[in-house]
Amino acid sequence: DAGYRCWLRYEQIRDEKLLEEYRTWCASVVFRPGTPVLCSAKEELIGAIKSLLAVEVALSASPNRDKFIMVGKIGSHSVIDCETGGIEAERLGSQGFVVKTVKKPEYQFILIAAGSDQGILYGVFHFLRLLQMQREIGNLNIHEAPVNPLRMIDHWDNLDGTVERGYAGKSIFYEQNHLRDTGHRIRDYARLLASLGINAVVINNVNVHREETGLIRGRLSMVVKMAGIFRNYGMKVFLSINFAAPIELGDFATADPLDGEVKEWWRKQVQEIYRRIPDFGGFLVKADSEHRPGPFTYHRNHAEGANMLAEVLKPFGGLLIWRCFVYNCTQDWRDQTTDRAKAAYDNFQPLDDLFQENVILQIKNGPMDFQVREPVSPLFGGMERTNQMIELQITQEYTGQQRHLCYLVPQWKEILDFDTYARGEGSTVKKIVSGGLFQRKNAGFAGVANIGDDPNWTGHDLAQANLYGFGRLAWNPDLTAAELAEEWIRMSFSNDQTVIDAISSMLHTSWQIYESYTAPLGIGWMVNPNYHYGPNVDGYEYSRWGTYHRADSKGIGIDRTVKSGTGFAGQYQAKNALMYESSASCPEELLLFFHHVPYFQRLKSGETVIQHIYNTHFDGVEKVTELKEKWLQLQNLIGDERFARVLARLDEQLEHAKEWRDVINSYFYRKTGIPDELGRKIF
Ligand code: BDP
Repeated sequence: DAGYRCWLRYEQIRDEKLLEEYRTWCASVVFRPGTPVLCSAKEELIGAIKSLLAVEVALSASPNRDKFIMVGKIGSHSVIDCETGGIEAERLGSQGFVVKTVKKPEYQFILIAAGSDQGILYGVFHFLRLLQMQREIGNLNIHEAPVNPLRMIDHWDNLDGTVERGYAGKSIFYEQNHLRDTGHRIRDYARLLASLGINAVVINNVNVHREETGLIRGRLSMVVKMAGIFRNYGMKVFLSINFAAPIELGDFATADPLDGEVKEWWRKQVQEIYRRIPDFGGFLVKADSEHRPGPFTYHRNHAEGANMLAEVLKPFGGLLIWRCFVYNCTQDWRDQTTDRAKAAYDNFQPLDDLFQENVILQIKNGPMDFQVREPVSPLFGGMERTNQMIELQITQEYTGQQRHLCYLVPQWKEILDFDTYARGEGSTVKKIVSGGLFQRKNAGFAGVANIGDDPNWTGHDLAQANLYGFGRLAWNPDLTAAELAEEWIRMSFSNDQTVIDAISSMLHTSWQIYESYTAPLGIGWMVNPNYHYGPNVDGYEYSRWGTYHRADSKGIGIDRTVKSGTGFAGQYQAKNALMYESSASCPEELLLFFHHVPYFQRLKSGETVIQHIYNTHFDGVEKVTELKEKWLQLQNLIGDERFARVLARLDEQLEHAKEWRDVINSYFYRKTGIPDELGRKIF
């Protein structure tokens, strides 16, 4: 079993009673699909029922049995309309759905209805989820609508077929500057995403090189093809663009956003894109960051840069997504006053209110860069008059590169539940990025993809849970990490409780385990430069990336307080600023992010900082051993191939966790000369 089907396995149900019960409902389907999206929904539904229930499905345009499934749009059939009266339709919005069991004296049916094709597709996938999880379907009454308007996956795929920060093989889209001949795989990918409710895909890397610049002109037919595949599953395609494309494509010597001719140039490209892809989503831009061009070259600010493009996209209904990952990547490590953590806020907060309505700022969850632990970016809650969306990294760049198990949903939940206090208590990040708190209609989630052309998509089979969890959270951020793990395990592995319990517990502990044997107390960055894998305490300490730990023989951590440090803590709303300002109230897991402290400082547990470092690193390795033991219990409960693949990854994780432990502990032992209180061997 290659793991290719992920959570859409549709394996035949073995429980005879349940099988019989499901068959009575599902063997007859009333559905008249008239559009490509509805055809996708129909194919999925019929294919899944056949496979799950080993039954032939009678498809018809009107009821002809006493039990059946009925799928259709509100307004398309009197039976449907009678069950989805006025208010219900309104509550569903443009992408929600109803799944309910209707019982009449003459017949009974399960209704899957929505106001749009997309809603129906999501409703079908929801219903299939219930079957896969072996839920009772005799009394359904489900109404769902997505919380976030934009639910987007960002691909960092390059046209040569490489994937920046990809840990699961090559791009499934491109090879040697052409589209790969794997349309079926892109289609299966679209199915996976649609099953989660994803509605937008950025198909190329934010770092737009020469070849990718041509996607807006010259290579547009590639985009047209991709848009066609994703469209059938309710998704819009977006492109990452090069801000200096007018120069890069050889037409101008400038890309100044206030130059009328430059704007006119963009208008022409955009017009042509929409002529060929009328439902094109828009552009994503990384500007003035890590050597990418941007408006700064022309002494223009980011609002001027973004608005020019937004105005050009506006007549077509396009969105302009502008990233806030902007900082000086050539700063001097000796300078203790500049602070990379402050850069996004410093660059963007003063521009609040200046962006066009179709601009969305895409903000990484933390102020640095997808570390295993960071505080939430103070831009959330710091800009009330600007559209915002959160950028999360599904690909495990700094969290074990899909060689280590690291279920990221618990991390994302903490971020989403963080209270910014922007409008008093309860002003959580999730309410900001849904658009709810500041009443903004353009908002949402973006996640950097973790898939590639490995047969199982994600390299580590259990890393599929991160893609699943991201998509479902983008739909509804109130779902819990435990619920999502259970859904995913039931569909991907088994409904057997032993399997659910074992894998759930592995997933739930994995983030903290990874954190414990890597960088301590929120400090981050102790990785091999460039690769971002494996321990290297000083790897980033004396380079120019703004990524320092400031460890010396007496203490460690960055003073980011207002009183004596860089002042970063002051970028938060008062209540949080105060919390971070003092080392007594700063959450311990972020202590070294905000404070430079002596190794002998005591933590709440009573242990000193140095002892905490030793303890967590020894403990982390023990916990990886336990992960492996848990997995070994599943030997005969899941297929051999997947069992062996995951086991091999866990073996590798154990080896590398030991390396982390030894490198980090010996670094601090030598730097400080302070021995481990428990006398364990440190190299
Ligand atoms: C960093 C990655 C780099 C990306 C950059 C970004 O190391 O490859 O280009 O983020 O988000 O995490 O632009």
